[in-house]
Amino acid sequence: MPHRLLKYGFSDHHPEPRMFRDVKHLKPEYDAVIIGGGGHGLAAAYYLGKDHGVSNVAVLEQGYLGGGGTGRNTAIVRSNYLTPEGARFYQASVELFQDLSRELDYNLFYSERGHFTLAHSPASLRTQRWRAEVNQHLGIDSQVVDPKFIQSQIPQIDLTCGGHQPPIHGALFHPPGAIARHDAVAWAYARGADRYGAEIHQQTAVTDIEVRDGAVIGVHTDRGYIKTRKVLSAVAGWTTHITKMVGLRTPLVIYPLQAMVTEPLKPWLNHIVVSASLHVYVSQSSRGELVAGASLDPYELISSRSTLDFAESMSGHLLDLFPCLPQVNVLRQWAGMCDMTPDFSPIMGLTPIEGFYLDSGWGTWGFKATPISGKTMAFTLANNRDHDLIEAFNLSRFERCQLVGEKGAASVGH
Ligand code: PYC
Repeated sequence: MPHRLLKYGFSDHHPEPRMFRDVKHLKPEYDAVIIGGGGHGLAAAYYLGKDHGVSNVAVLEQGYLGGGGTGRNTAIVRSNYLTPEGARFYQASVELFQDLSRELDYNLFYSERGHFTLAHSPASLRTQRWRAEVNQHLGIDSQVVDPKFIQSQIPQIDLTCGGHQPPIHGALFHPPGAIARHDAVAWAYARGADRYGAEIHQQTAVTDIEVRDGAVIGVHTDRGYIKTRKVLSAVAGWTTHITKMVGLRTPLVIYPLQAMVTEPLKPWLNHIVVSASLHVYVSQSSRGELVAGASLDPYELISSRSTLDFAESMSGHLLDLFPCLPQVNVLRQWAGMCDMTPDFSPIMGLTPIEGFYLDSGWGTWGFKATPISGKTMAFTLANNRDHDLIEAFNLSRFERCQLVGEKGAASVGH
């Protein structure tokens, strides 16, 4: 074990500055409590301080920072969505991501790769054309390309899929599509939030939320009671657990989404390649590992366990696209829990309970929304009014029957 780790691992006296203060005690009262120390919750704490001067904020995390959805995704960033509401929202996120390493003064390994969504049928190609139209209308760089172009950019791809699957007819190509280092996003927002005064409390579970006369008045935790008038739930995968505490009904259901990485390889795959028909998406990380995932598990479950089923079907489909990979070893697998909504758009903003705000329903695309969800939720808490970019995602849309159908933009088969 390295000497410095032994010497300083268990000590409060560390020679390097810590990423954020180790605050020992909860205060009796905060202006806002954020449940969930993932990217979204930490980003909201950061923008509350930076944009709105709200610094008396506690972020409560039941485990460790970024240990939920933030650390369990495939770190893809893109804005080539199908609905104008979704495309606008994710485009704002991409724009924040593009400057985020500089803004947070931390290397997020943000790497623009270009994103291909492969179409294996005329119907799928039609959806990609539709997406390209919406994207171009909103100034998002996205176009439909033919198989020759795909082959020229990704020489290793087998356009015939070995004859095991329908061949590739074309793709939606989105040059700004990128990957980033997900842990670093959580850490950098944590450090930024801390610098604006927010307290970060790990190993602190919320056990109940106190509501009186329809308004939040406090939060019970396993470390004591806190008074507060504003609570933001940013706990992908655990949202239904929290909403039960305030008696709020939502249409959320929880499904696991699995992914895996291979051993590191020399760089050969520049792009992000997605095939929703084959249930596979893959990119190569800056460490050389292939990071790949597939569709949601086919049943509701609150668990982050991995399965052999997934590894087998995922590897089979990866080999259909890239027959050059049969000798490559899988290093590890994991799963994240996804809050799924009926229309595949998030549930964000004010709720019928005064002072209780939701940042949820991220389905399979929460990571890429991290900066913009933080920014818009901070606005919403500070002003007690939904930010324009998230108005369409309010929970009330299900009562109003104004769904924002985003399923066609999923990288992930469902
Ligand atoms: O939305 O790009 C995406 C994505 C890839 C894997 C899961 N979600």
